[in-house]
Amino acid sequence: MSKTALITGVTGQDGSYLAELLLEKGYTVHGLVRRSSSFNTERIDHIYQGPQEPGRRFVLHHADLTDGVALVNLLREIQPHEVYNLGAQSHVRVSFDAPLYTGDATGLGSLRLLEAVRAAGIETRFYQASSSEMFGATPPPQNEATPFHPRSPYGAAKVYAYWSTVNYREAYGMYAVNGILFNHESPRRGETFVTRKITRAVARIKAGLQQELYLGNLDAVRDWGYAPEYVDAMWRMLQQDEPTDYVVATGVAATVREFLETAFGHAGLDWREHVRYDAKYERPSEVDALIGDASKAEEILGWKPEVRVEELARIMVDADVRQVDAELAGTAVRVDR
Ligand code: NDP
Ligand code: GDR
Repeated sequence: MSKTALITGVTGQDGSYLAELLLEKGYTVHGLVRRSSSFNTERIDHIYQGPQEPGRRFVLHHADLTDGVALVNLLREIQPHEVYNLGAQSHVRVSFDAPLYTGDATGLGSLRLLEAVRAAGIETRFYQASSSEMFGATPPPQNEATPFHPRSPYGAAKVYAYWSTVNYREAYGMYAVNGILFNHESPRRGETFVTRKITRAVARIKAGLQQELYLGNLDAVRDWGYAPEYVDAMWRMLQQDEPTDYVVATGVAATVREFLETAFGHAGLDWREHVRYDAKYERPSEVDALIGDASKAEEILGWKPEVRVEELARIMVDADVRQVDAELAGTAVRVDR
């Protein structure tokens, strides 16, 4: 019998890659989409299947992580074998502007979904999208035993969701795991995260559409990996005999400045001629350095990253150059694949 999965956050970067991966593996995939006044399904339009399509295996439902009753009803209806909770207000800077909403959607939202599994009375495996932001001020390298010290409302909400997931595993024997993923990027990354903001600007500067790029702290150190590889690690976590938590990272560090160097350099540009500082992009409290140690994931899941930060920057610049070229040519297609 083929498996059924529910993905919250299916319209996001990771949700779109995970939906593709599960469909390739023969799953029926249900995605939770929140109501929006404009289209918010751009990343999954290419795999959309209408209600009339025979044998349809990709089904979207309107709901929201802030609506617990809707979550219970959805789980009761779908009876998924696996639940991937990727939905969140995921922007760290924005979480300082909207701390309560972030706590509600990103923190309590996970607890609502866990409790909805219980209330629906179903047996399922649960994946929680935990984050390296939980380590915050604790210096690298970080692994599963590293203490948390979040530095933002987002980080604090993710710590709450992390411990709720552990608690449901311990209290109710649920197969519930945390994937503690370090930053991962792709051509589908949201345009306001720093890597994509940079690669999109590179493409636009190269095409003569803009001259300057305003950024905040260039000294931050991150461990940037490639999103399609990271969703594979999520799936592997739910296929084990025993549920446990895993760090997923490349172990390779780079500063925002180094990412700029590679991305602009790949397009034959000098970032110093274009990048300007704006304090607006600084955070009230910053996470200085995140570098992960993913040896547990390698040992138990057999998971190993292939793409490192420099190749990642090149992949993203090339995709954004194609995207801008298509926009200029008036071709209304996404060219991120
Ligand atoms: P995105 O921001 O690209 O996607 C977030 C998704 O959550 C979108 O589908 C969004 O919907 C949805 N969402 C937001 N609020 C709600 C809500 N109230 N109810 C239901 N859905 C909601 O994030 P990523 O794909 O990059 O990340 C996926 C998950 O992994 C997130 O939980 C993130 O915090 C976490 N994470 C990400 C890392 C990364 O580097 N990318 C690293 C570690 C953890 P809409 O499209 O309508 O906005
Ligand atoms: P992060 O990613 O906060 O690590 O969270 P982001 O790309 O937003 O910032 C990375 C670093 O770059 C610095 N920075 C800027 N950031 C943004 N967004 N815009 C700027 O103009 C800018 N200038 C400098 C930031 O200060 C920061 O140090 C991401 C999200 O995907 C989270 O959901 C996820 O949990 C973590 O990664 C792991």
